[in-house]
Amino acid sequence: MTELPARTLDADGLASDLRRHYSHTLGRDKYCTTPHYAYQALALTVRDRLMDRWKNTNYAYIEQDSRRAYYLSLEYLMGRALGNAMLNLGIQDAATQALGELGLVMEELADCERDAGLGNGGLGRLAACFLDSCATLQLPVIGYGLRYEYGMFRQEIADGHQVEEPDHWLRNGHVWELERPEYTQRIQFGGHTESWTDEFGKLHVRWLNTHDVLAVPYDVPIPGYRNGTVNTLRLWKSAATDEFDLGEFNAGSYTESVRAKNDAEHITMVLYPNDASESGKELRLKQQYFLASASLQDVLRHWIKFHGSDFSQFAEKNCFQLNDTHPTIAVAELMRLLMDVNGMEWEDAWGITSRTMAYTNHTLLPEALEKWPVRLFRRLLPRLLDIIFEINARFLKQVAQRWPGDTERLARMSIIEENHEQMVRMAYLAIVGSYSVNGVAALHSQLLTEGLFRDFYELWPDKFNNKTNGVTQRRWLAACNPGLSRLITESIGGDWVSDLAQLRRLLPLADDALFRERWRTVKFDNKVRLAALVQDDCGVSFDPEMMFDVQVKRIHEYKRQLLNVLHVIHLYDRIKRGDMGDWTPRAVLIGGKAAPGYAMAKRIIKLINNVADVINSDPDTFGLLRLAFLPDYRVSAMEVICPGTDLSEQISTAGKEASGTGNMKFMMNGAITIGTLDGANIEIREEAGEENFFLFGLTAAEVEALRGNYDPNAIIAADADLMRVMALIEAGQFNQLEPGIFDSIVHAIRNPHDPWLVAADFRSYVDAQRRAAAAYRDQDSWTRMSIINSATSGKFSTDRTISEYAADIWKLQPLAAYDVK
Ligand code: 26W
Repeated sequence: MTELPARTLDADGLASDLRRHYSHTLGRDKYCTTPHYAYQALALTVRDRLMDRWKNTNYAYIEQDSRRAYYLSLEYLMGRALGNAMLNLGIQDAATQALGELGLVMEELADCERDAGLGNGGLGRLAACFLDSCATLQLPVIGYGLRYEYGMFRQEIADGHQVEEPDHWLRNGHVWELERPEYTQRIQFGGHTESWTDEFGKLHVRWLNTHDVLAVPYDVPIPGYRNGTVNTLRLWKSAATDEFDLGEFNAGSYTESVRAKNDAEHITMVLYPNDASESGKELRLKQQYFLASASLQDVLRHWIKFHGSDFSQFAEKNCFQLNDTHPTIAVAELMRLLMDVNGMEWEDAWGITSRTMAYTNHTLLPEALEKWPVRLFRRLLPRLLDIIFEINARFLKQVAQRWPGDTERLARMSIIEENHEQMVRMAYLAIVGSYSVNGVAALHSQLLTEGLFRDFYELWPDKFNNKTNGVTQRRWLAACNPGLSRLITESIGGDWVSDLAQLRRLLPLADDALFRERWRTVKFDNKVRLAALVQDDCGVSFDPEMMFDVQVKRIHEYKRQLLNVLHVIHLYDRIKRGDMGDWTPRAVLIGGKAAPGYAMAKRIIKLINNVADVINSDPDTFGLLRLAFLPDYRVSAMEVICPGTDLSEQISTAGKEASGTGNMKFMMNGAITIGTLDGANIEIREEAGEENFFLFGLTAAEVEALRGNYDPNAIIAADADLMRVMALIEAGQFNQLEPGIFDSIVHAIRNPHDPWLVAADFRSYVDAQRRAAAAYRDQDSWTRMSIINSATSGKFSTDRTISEYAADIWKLQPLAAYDVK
């Protein structure tokens, strides 16, 4: 079929396409009043412009036969696509003008789009930022993931408690995806294996009597920044096979056959809402294998189409980045596909596998390290288990050669853990099968080699490396903070949008009083916008003159929202005692979701809400202190939150937060961090300068040293402020009608085995908060700090991160597509 000319990018062309989509594609008329269809028409209009570039990008990759990388991830927290697509195409102004001519308002339409919330937190959002940077750097990278019917649950707050509501985000259609049934793959589960020898004496393995499920791909376009490139995110949806039904039907059990169909379709039904603690559920393992197998088969299908059955160049042309251990079964699956389906010998298959897989670790928490029962593996994926045992046997031989007689080390390093129940250690499988293992911030990578993966580091020091995380400044500054964007571009030009290091050129302007004034005005307007969100969603009024003190992220004990609340209670206590000398009015915002099964995290949410109720309804606090819990924290909420924040709370127990990425979004938007020496905070402080960062707390080494001789009760007894804070909670000040509900929290803080050392860091946290409050009172100097933070955030662009992945791990060259204009 011959190709159409590309759609134009001007306002007239946009307006006429928008009308055509509205009336012809969607069939709406002048009596239709919901803005939803106008949004859809606009989205389709923008999508048309992506289509031309999408095709050209694919043509360029195919014609150059370029090396490619595949990002394998169970999570992508994409958020909304419309604003990002318009920014990257450079058509925001033209589109706004076109809407104006049609009597429509951009913000109203943009708000109709549901967030694509196919992830939990940092790891999923990182994957989304990575895709944006890969497209902007014109790297041939394809994202592979799952098309969950239900994404991250919607959080409602009822009587202070978290209530989870299903997120049926596809309900009103998803215009950004393109179903590709022609690339459907077949995935096997269950059954058993059989080996047989062919006429040449070669051993073959067959995986038989399996229950098969289809994987249908849906492609989502990933536009680069004004460069003609549109990359692909391919999401798999599970579907039942036809013959499955038929077989059961003929056997006379119609209802059984429908159940089987149901089971198949369940695989991609829902995202597991656990962040940092594994679920151990059978369906989760099915999801992991489903993603790995579908994606690898897709890559091999493409390879064979253009190279036939010659795999000699496969490792030179392909690599797979494993986003944490979640897709790690890919190591065994690639072996299976190369041997059982493509007839390769073990050594050749292993040569390819171990030269194409690379693994990123995102957490040091032991409870987040995935282990699967061997029993479950045998039932669900018998052929894969065989392969894992063989990988392990060969690996342990290597270990035994390197450290003869060291049986303890063998047991420590074995991919199979031999306790009461045998378990597959997925992280070890990932390390053994990969040529690169990286952490996500300098401290985190260092702790990996010294602790969790020490034995492996001794064996293969060259595999280990660091890739400090980043965020994309396209979404997290250019799109979400138009006021600051405009000011920055007026001052230093617009190159920072694709070269964030340029922001350093703002540094001299920190000394310019007029510039500071304009910077402050922009921040104030953003605070007005954030205050409106808080008013709408929490019913709490934030005065934009107050210091906006914000902590938004998943609720987890190691992130220490509890420490934040203790500080707020301490401020309240000061007000009640009349200790208001040198007071800085402060509005504290906390938001985040708790895993539905994580009782302590949910109780912390309840505490925040109860404390907020007491404080906000006490007239003594008026104009001095506000506390609000923001329900349903998500990507699109953060786009309003980070531009309006003054103080960014990054207060995890040192050594526990692998990197953090919210910290970077706040910094970019001119917030100042109060934080521990943890994750990327360390590098943020290095870049901003220690005088532009409020540091507190124990170091990772001190945290380790405290284990075993920590006495929180002595610390509480010796600190009058903390004592009073605990007394308020213990006296039931925040739960007068709900006796006992915060006992578990009190016990956690007073427990000598509290891993998060809340009491230990209280004093130093309160002191740092006092320094921050004092600094805020000098608005001129605060604004200087704010400008310097933004100006020195260049390192934290995913453009930098992805350049490092491309150079050190992927060995990828940029490849320009033919740009249509
Ligand atoms: C198996 C259950 C499960 C699910 C998710 C275990 C672990 C996870 C992730 C590791 C959680 C996560 O999002 N980790 C975060 O990754 C970010 C991106 O690298 C880092 O910035 C955060 O510090 C880290 O907590």
